[in-house]
This record gives sequence, C-alpha cells and structure tokens, in this order.
Amino acid sequence: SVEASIPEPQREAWKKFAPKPFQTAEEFEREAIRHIETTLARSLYNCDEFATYAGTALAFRDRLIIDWNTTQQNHTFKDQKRVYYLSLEFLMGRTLDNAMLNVGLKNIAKEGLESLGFRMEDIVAQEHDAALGNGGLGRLAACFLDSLASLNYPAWGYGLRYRYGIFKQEIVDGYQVEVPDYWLDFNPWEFARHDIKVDVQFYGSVRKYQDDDGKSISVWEGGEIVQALAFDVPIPGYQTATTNNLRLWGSKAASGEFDFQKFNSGDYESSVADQQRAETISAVLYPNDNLERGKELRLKQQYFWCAASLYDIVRRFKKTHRSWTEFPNQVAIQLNDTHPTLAIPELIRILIDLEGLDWDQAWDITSKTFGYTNHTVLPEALEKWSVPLMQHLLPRHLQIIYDINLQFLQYVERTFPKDRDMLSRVSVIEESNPKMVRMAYIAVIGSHKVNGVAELHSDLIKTTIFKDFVAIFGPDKFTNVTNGITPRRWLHQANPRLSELIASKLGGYDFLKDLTMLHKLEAYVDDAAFRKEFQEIKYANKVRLAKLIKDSTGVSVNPASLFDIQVKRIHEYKRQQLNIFGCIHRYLQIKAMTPAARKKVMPRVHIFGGKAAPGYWMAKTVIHLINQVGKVINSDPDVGDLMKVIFLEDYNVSKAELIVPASDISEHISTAGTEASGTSNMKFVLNGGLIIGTCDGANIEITREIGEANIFLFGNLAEDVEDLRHAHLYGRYQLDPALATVFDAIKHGTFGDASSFSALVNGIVDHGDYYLVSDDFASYCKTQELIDEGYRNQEEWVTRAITSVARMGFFSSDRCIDEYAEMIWNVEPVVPE
Ligand code: B1H
Ligand code: IMP
Repeated sequence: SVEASIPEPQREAWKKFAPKPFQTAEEFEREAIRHIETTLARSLYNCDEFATYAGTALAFRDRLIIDWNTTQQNHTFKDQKRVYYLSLEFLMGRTLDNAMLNVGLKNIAKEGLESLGFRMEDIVAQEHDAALGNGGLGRLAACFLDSLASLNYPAWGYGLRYRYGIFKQEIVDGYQVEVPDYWLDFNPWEFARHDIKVDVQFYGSVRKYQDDDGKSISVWEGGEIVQALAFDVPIPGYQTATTNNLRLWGSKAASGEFDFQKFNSGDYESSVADQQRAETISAVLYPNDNLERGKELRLKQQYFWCAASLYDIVRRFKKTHRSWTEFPNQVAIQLNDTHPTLAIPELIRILIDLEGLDWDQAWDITSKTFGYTNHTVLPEALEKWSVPLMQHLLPRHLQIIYDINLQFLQYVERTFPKDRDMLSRVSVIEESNPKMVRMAYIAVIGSHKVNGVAELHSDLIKTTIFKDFVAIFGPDKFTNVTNGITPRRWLHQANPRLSELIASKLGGYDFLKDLTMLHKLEAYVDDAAFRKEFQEIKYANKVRLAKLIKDSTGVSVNPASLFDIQVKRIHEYKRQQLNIFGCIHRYLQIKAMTPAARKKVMPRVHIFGGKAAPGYWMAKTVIHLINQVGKVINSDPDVGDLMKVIFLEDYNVSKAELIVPASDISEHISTAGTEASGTSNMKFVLNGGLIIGTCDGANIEITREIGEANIFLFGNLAEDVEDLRHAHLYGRYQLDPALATVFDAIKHGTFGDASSFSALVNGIVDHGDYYLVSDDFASYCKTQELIDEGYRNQEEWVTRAITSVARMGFFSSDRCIDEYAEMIWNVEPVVPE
C-alpha cells in the first residue's frame, strides 16, 4: 500500500544502498562465508559440508529474493492477468542445484566451492528434499512452477506449509515402516511473512435477515478463528529474471483466540491445547495417492488453504480499484484436482456476503475465473464429503453449494425435460445415507474449462464420470492438456553428461528452453562417436545407481546387466504385483534350466521403489513380497548375476534424479484406463531408456511421438476392460498356467510364510482379479522375452534409444504450460525488467 512505501523524494537514497547480486566466484565466496560466519555463527574451524551447503543456499537465496522483488514490482506495475495455481501438493525435491542452474551461476559456485575445498556434488547432496506431495500430481505442480517462471508468466502457486512432508520409508525385515519427515529444521528457501495473516473461520452458524431494500443478507457468525500465516518460496525461471512466488500457508491460533479466561482461571494447559489444535491444521500431508478417506481434518486443511488464498487473491485485485466484472480478466485460478473445490463457494461467499454483489453477477464472475484439472477416474479417489460434516464445519458454504445445485438442476430440467434420471445422476448431492457432496461436480459446474491430463484420459472422463455434463454443457467445455516434465531438472540436472553431449551436437543448451530442438539429434543416430558416448553415459549412470544399491541394500549388482526399473507409488492399479510375479516366473524358469541353457540368459537387475499409503494393506503386502523374493533370489548361487531383485527404500525426488538416468527398461504397466497420464514414463525415455507399458495414459502419446518400434507395448485395451472384469466374475476365464505355477511356488512357501501373501493371490484367483493381472500375464512375459532379445542386439537398442530421445520434445512442461495459458487461462507472459 502507499502508506507502507518509501516516499518518492527518499527513493534515491534507498536505491543507493539497494543490494547488488553477486556475479563472480569471488563475490559468491564472500557472500557464502559471510552467511556461514554471521547467519549460522560457524567458523573456519567448524565448517562441514552441511554448513557449506547452508551458506551457499543463503547466498543464492539473497540472489533470488532480489530478482523476486523486481519481478513482483514489475508484475504489480504491469498489472496483467495473473495465474493462480491451487494445489494441496508441491513435490519440489531439492532446490539449490535448480536455483544455481536457473540463475546461470552454477559454474561460478562450483569454482567458489572448490577454492574452499569442497566438491559441488557433496554440497548439493546435503539438502533435505521438500516432499510436500505424494507422487505424480504433486511433482507435476512443481514442474509447472518451473515452466511458468521460465516462460515469464505472472503466476503464483498457493499451497499448505506442512510441518511434516510425506513420511520417510524404511524397510525393516522386508516390511515398510513409516518415519515422520520433519523437514523444517533448516529451510533456507522460505520467507516467513509475519505481516501477512488471514483469519479463517470454522463452524458457527448463518443468520439471515432482510436489509432496508428487502435484500436477503447472510451473516456467518460464531465458531472459531484460525490464523493463516504466509510463507513465500521464490521460484526462479531458467535463464530469465522472472522469479515467481509459491505462497504456502501455515496455521496458528488467532491472536485474539488465546483464551485469557481459561488462562486467568489457571487452565493454562487447555489454552495451550487450543493453540496446538490450530497448528494441527497445517501439520501433516495426507499420505494417500489416488485415495480419499473423508477425514474432518483434511476438509479443514482444504478450507483453510482455499480461504486464505482467495482472500489474498481478492485483496491483490482490489488494490487497483477495478470493477468486479474485470475480475476474470485479471485473475485465472486453476484447481489442481478437486482438492481446492471449496474455492468456488468461497469466492461466491466473498462476492455476495462481503462485497454485496447479487447471485447472477457472483456466479458469472466465479465460473469465468476457475479452470479444473481432473487427474483420475478411480472411484476411490473421487472426493465426496458428508453433508452433516460440511453443515457443521462450513454452514454458509453448504448453503451456497445447495444454491449452486438448485440453479444447475433447474437449468438441466429445462434443457432435458424428459430425462428424469438425469437430475439424480448429475446432482451435486448424492442421495445416500448420509448424503454426500460430490466435489468433482461442483468443480465442473463452477469452471469454464475442465481438462484431463493425457488424450486417453481426457476422452475417458467425457464418456464415463462426466458423460452427462458433456451433454449438458457441450463438448467444448472439456479439453485435454497432456502432462509434461521440466527438462531442466529431468534432463540437465539429473543427467548432466547426456545434456552436455546433446549440447555439443546442437550447438549449445537452447534445447532446454525449446525441447523440440532435440529432433536434430536424429542426424547423429548413425554417428559412431556419438553412439559410443551415449552408451558410455548410460553405463556410468548405471554404475552410479549400482553404488546406491550397494550402499542401501548391501547387494552387489553388475552394471553390465539389463536394468529394469519400476519406481512409483505402490498401488494395485499400477500393478507392481504383475512385475514381481513376472520375476518369480523368470526365476522358476532359470532354476529349471541346464547349466548350458543358463549361459544364454540375459542377466537382469529388477529394481523396485515406492511408498505404500500407511493404511493400504494390500500395497504393503506387495512390498513385503518383493523383499521376500529378493531375499531368496539374491542369495541363490544357481542364479548369481543372472537375476537380482532389489527394493530401494524411500523413493523420492532426489533419488529419482539418480535412478531415472540409469534405466535400460522401465515399467509403466497399469491396467488399461486406470493411469491418467504417468509422468515418469516421459522422464525415463528422455534419459535414453526404453519402456515396457500398457496402452494407458501418456504411454499412448509417447508411442505416437517416438514410433511403435521403439516401445514395448503389451496387454489388453481400455475398451475391453469392462468385459474382461465381467468374465472373471462369471467364471468365464482360465487362470494363466504360468501364473498358476507362480502361485504354486508362493503357496509352497518358497518366499516365506505363504499365508502372508494369500490375500494377494486370492484377489486374483477367487475375487475377480479387478486389475486383470492374469489376463495380461502371458503377453507381459512374452514382451519381456522380446526385451531380452532386443537388448542382445546392442546396436539396434542404442538406435532405438537415441531416436526416442530425439522425439521426446513434445513432453516438456513448457509446451504444456503454453497450452494452459492459451486455451484455459488466457494469460500472456510479462517481459521481465
Ligand atoms: C494422480 C491423484 C491423487 N491422480 C488423490 N490423482 C490424492 C488423488 O491425496 N489424495 O487424496 C492424491 C493424489 N494423483 C496422478 O496425477 C495420476 O495418477 C497420474 O497418472 C498423473 O500422471 C498425475 C499427474 O497428472
Ligand atoms: P502483493 O501483490 O500485494 O501481494 O505484493 C507482492 C509484491 O509485489 C510485494 O512484495 C512487492 O514486491 C510488490 N508490490 C506490491 N505493491 C507494489 C506497488 O505498489 N508497486 C510495486 N510493487 C509492488
């Protein structure tokens, strides 16, 4: 505000002393040492790698914040339309390496660190991952922030500042054990904005009255107030001065809320308990991927975050005194899945109850402002909240939701007077006991665009969960934006040697800004020197992964074997069980071979990684089975190096950066129609690995881009899934004989106590095999044989790998963000100052 500004005549004095960003290795060293000595109170005599990391990070933080200030001032001054990306998850991983790369000072920092006696890799590895997300959805949000800043879009992310990120996974006796991830001991990347606080209300009741003009007014009264505090994380773009903001809200008891009555009457403990209850709201990330469990605290998190973010967005809009009709021309809000759906009734509440607009105006503004991205069709992941819970926690919002529903159903009734069933099918309220609010329906009705995240998925939502809404709103409301990944982190940072090799052929690093330039690599597919170096890089990356495997599991693997990797959240629909059953099948085959036949086997290392939700018992059973199978096979002298089975614990973003570049084959084998997109498939191919996959999610578009000859597709198609499931239920199918043999081995206790795995086996044999493991088993095994054959012919393999890398340009998240900007947000980049 004007009152908080330095007056015009004094600004010259300010500018004289404004901080100047460091430019040289010497200036960087000076800043890092200053921070180590004065911010951290360490010295020459106790400066370890961590202190050096901290000093380096603080020096870069200063640098980012200078650009951040300039960017925000520029965005305020230009006052163009801004994008707000609302996501409950931002799976950022480490920041320092990316910050150094994006501001273009990595070499300077390397030089500076070396002159102090440190190696860059060791310093970067000191950083704790920021793991405020579960999996693909959260990492997508992080890639989007990188692209938004790199493309100079004026954009803010809004999320929650969890004190505990996704748990750390330990494997104890083959079982997953969850350890809390307290990551805030030292987080140099956030700025606590002690001056930016928002009061958020819960519970209470709604009082209605008529004002003097006879207009009906609603007042939400009573209940309790929790305070939202802003923590800002600067997001630098690659090779641009644009530095956007990620604002994360932390919860705290509101200052007036501290109960002095209790305090004075000596009930100090219970007043502290109130305080802690408020802080609980932002305490922990819910560790479920693709699963909703209807917990009250989760709904509180959602409203707390939506209310604080909307307050902030509206405050910023109001600074320029435009008319409310301008709101959708200045503000685009993207809902990352249904988790922020309450932002829709919240904006309506602000406009009607606080700003005095009437319903039609408020609705028009709201529905032009929001866009909604759907990330899943799995029924167990579709959010529903019970009406009684919503009535209790958010009474005014429930009324607004009923009003939205009423207006909507009246429109549907007028448009489809003959279809009586339609009304109950599309109603926002499910008539169950208790009644449930269907969040996805509110998101569809309250947004101007709805998108899926890969072509197949976007088609599926139109024919399944949102079919009626396509009839009601017309097909143009629904669109596709295929996911992407940031090439800065997932090529250059994760695989610096490959990036350097590519740069040497393409005449520099411009491809990191325009990934379609990779197509020029096809000219080198027959270049012997290029091919050799490409192979050497892959081998070196495998050596690096072999070291991680040795350090974390004690198992030695031969980097010359075929590395077969499946790393992702453990979920039945992703079918890690298909993979491990395939491993058992292979093991049984090897055991049955003569020594001469064994000589012809292509040696493989089967690598698994991923977390199971703590309450997801079947997923935990799969982890246990993988570890038990590994234990038997890895110590079997008949097998030796022909086959190893590894479970890498605590898969996260920084481990992914090491694992992804080391694959020969990676597995993306979900039951067709279940994986909305997948994004690790893109990362593996971009790093010169081939993939085995089903016709699902983005695998289909990857195939279209790189060519069918360069991917190993197998399995049934999405369109056949329904019939196949039906056949299982009515006994019209035969268990695959090879799979039956695998189950026999498990039942005979080959991998320990058979009863531990009976639910897993019975789910397939007796309970309908919902994920169609048996239907796809034969074609999966056959395709694995094709992979062995293919890998024997290294010349052809390398050709396929290089060709694939060259054709991956489409999957940059830069392309993806440009599509959102043009099709959904209608925003333009702002030229940086
Ligand atoms: C994806 C989720 C998800 N889809 C609910 N849905 C959650 C749903 O905490 N919850 O309740 C958390 C996560 N995550 C993933 O999104 C898809 O499964 C992937 O296929 C997709 O690539 C990714 C990004 O679009
Ligand atoms: P907000 O948009 O009010 O949240 O402010 C975000 C940032 O934009 C501030 O920290 C400033 O750096 C910048 N900013 C805010 N107001 C002004 C202004 O009036 N002129 C220039 N920059 C501003």
